[in-house]
Amino acid sequence: SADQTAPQAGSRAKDAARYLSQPLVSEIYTADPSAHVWGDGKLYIYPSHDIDGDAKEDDLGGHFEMRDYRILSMDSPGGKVTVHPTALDVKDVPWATQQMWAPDAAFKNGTYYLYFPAKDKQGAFRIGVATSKSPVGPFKANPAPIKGSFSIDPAVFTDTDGKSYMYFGGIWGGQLQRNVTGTYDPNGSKTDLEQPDKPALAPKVAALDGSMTEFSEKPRDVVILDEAGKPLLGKDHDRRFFEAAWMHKYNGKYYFSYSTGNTHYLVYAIGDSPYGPFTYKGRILEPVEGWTTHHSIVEWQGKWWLFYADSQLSGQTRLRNVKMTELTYNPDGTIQTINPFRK
Ligand code: FUB
Repeated sequence: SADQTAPQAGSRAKDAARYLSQPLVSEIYTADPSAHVWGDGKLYIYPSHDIDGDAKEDDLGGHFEMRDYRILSMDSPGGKVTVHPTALDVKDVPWATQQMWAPDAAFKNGTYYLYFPAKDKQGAFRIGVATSKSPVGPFKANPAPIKGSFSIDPAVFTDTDGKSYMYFGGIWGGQLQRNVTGTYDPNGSKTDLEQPDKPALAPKVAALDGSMTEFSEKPRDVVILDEAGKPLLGKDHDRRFFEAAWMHKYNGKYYFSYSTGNTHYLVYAIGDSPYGPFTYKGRILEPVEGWTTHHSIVEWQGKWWLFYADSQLSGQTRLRNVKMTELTYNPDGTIQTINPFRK
């Protein structure tokens, strides 16, 4: 069916105490939570809206068949979570055909911007933008994707000087490896560069122009270094970038965080500029139930929060539920690793 109520009362509910935190909503399945506080004091979450489609599970994420976005909001941590009506549907995006994957949002000059990856008519992921005067939509999509965009998982960060940057990319089903020449290659590698001893494929960053709807520069590589100052290698699956970029600033430093995908960690690296380079520092979250997780980090009401997702309600990777838990920094600025299960 196109939508399903998560089986809260089903047999899985009895295991709830095993998990560090509980699903924020159970009316719909949600994943990839990008959380923001815009100024009215509330917290808004821009998640993927998972549906139970027909596709078999595969390594390229064909089973993530999402077709629309619904936004969540909360007045206080632990308080009621409101599930807002459809904010954008793939049928209203002229260039997109399927797979509305992990979105993000930004706010500038009275307008809210929803950024989202979807496949175009050639089957290539592109990143689109839609606008609204309300943080929860409905959003109106621009007729074409952002010029020069490719791959998945946009994350838009606005620095303290007001300049906004989009981080994006994902390997395997996210197609970063099929865009290395600047043109999408449908016959390219299914996974990565297939060069384990070479630097891993880098996520991308590009500044946004004043319209917030186009890049103002060609996307650059986000370089992630090891403790010796060398780029992480393709074979370093515990640490190299896979997907789910996020940027936040803490005590004047830039924290670039991401998922390692097939090893299932959320990890982070720290730098002195929004462009990097970033030095790998460690894990934020140990593996959750389900193949994917994807996160955001935001300060709200004097605390720092990690938003992530797992498959607690369904037991199925394609039907996820978003969660939040407090994030703690050590005095040296490193982040304490979170275990998503109780001991
Ligand atoms: O939700 C679909 C895809 O799975 C996202 O774009 C990835 O980050 C992973 O969570």
